[in-house]
Amino acid sequence: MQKILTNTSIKLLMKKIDLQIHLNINKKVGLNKKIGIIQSIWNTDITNRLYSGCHKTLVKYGVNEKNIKTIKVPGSFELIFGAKNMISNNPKLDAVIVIGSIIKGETPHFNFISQAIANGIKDLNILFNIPIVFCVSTDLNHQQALDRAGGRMGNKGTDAAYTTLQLLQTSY
Ligand code: DLZ
Repeated sequence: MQKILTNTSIKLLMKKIDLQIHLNINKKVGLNKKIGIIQSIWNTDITNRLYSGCHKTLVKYGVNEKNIKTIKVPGSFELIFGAKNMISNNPKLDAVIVIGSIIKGETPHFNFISQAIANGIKDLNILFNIPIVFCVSTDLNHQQALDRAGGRMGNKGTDAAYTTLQLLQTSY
């Protein structure tokens, strides 16, 4: 008999898949690793939650709090400048995570800025030899942003930390 997937069962399935990916991370991968985080303070209630999920997960996997360097920038557009300068000025960093929250308004600004930031961070990933992990949530409204920042859809900051740890445990 064909199984009908409800919203709840899809969410549970996604959680299980997430967990399977995360279970492959070595518990000590973060030891002696140096991570930079650039946090945009626009929609700061959201980016604080993303930051908190990210930071907690890095520490859980062995990253020493002293080895997490955080800077704040005014808006998500400045994440590109922040990441570029943090990497240039701190050559010992192993990875950088950029955290921002863009919420759709009445104008096309949302589209321009989201595209520009994604492209800017992509360019930095080509330019530099360490991973720059993209944790910029782009949401249609504040509730949707909350849902993804520690609400019913998980925490994208936590996911960004998992992505970073996975990248760090891989040899290239
Ligand atoms: C101007 C602006 C607007 C309208 N919306 C957001 C947003 O939803 N999220 C965000 O992180 N930043 C926003 N900004 C600010 C821009 O990112 C940037 O700081 C300014 O354009 C100055 O360069």
